[in-house]
Amino acid sequence: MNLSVIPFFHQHTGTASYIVVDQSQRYAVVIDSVLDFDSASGEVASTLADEQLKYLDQHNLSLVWILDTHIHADHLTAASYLANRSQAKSVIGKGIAKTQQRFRLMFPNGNQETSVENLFDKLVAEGDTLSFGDNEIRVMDTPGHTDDSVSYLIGDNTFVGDTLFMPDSGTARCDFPGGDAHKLYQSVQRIHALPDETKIWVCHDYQPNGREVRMQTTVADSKQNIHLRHQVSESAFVHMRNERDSTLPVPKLLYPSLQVNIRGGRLPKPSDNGKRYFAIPISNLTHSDM
Ligand SMILES: N[C@@H](CCC(=O)N[C@@H](CS)C(=O)NCC(=O)O)C(=O)O
Ligand SMILES: [Fe+2]
Repeated sequence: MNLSVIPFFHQHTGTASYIVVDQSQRYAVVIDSVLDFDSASGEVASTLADEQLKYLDQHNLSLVWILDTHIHADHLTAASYLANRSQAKSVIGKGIAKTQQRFRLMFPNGNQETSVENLFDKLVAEGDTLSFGDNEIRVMDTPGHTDDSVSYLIGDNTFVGDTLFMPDSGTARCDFPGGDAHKLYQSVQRIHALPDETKIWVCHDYQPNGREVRMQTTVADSKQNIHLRHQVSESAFVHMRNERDSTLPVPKLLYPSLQVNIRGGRLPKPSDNGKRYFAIPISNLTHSDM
């Protein structure tokens, strides 16, 4: 039996999420899970996560790890939701401590738990391995899009988060706090140093020019990425990336995503009236008596 990768796509946020099944076909991991959130109604739903739980159940798979490649700024992770419905442990890069510190300052503190040790089961860094049935997951630090970005290597598959998109889609923005286009360039070089046939699974596809959804490429094809081909130099890449970032709008779900994701997928604790709220920091306030 072979290791298998089952891709899922969350159309609303263009997010790719994966179930990976080990060679014995008994154990599984979920990578970059998603909870639905409708900002107009405040409704949270677990459609995609439930689809994944159903898949695991139907195939008699034990979920071992719930992996996130980074603190997502555009969708809510279902890590906590999945952990509460399985024996699996949540995993994220060690850089989360720094990333969380940066983002946490944007929000009212309240009675929220913020210790990363209590919010995630395992923090990983370059060279760490996680065992998973007959397979092993190897961690590569790939910062740039965020400080805490990691890639997970399983067999000849690498799950790169937002370090790379499909070759016709470019690379991720580096303008979030802790983002760094120089680091992103270096991380891409390290991924491109893997064997050419290594499969790359991305975390987003924005379907340029309305093409069908694509989630998987290879190291060989990724070298032709529109942001990286013609052996672009680091300084030319950084210039292009920063120019482009200055034109990008704030992700629609930025504030709800950060508040949930820096706490491992937990919703904000209920307020005095028993309801839960997301906070949106107000910026550009020029009149104190508005
Ligand atoms: N329009 C999307 C944009 C989300 C976004 O900014 N995605 C990040 C990754 S978390 C990115 O790198 N986007 C690159 C781009 O839009 O070119 C939204 O509002 O959710
Ligand atoms: Fe991202």
